Amino acid sequence: MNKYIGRLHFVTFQNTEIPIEQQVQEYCAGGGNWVQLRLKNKTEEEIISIALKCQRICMEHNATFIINDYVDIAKKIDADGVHLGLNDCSVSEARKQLGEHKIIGATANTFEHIQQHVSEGVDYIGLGPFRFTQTKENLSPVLDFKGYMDIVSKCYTNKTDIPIIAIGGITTEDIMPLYNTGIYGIALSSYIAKSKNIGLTTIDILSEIGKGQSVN
Ligand code: TZP
Ligand code: MG
Repeated sequence: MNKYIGRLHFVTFQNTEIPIEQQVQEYCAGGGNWVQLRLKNKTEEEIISIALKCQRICMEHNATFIINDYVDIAKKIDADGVHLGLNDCSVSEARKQLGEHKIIGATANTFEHIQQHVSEGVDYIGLGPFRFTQTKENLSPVLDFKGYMDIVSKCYTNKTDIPIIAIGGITTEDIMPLYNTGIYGIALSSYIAKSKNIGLTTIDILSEIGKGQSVN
């Protein structure tokens, strides 16, 4: 099944005054079309309430709406899919619950993680962290450009054909060099959410990604 995977994933950010719904609204207004709702330390009720608001905004903008961590909530509100971290349930388990049509993304830090996820039918990989970031606790080892070059080239050599989304401390200047490693897209959280103007920042990043795609 051919599912559309976005090139710029916005991962919602909690450590800011700007409400999550507003972040999503401004990102979508700037042309962004892929939102991953990432909420830590909230009750199921709170997550569902925020998720429904973000889902409506995404629908209005034709943006894909993915829930981080919670397969059951993704299923309950009929989100477009789920993103699984290294400590969440397996891709196979999520696939059983969500079915073939939903999008399942999963985090990887090594080529072996990617192979495992691909064998279970993942739709895209979030590969990182690219750099140290305060956005996530318990970070896996930082990959830097060298890590991306090694892992992406192993994917090519082994004919492991899966969209790879780079994540972790990424800023606009990183986009072209990251594309040169062969990645498919990027995921950003704090750089977008903490920028002065989320909409304009999104426009800038999308333009940079347009240049990056021409090399990949
Ligand atoms: N997984 C690896 S790094 C990261 C996640 C969720 C955080 C990305 O956020 P930022 O602010 O773009 O570094
Ligand atoms: Mg997780």
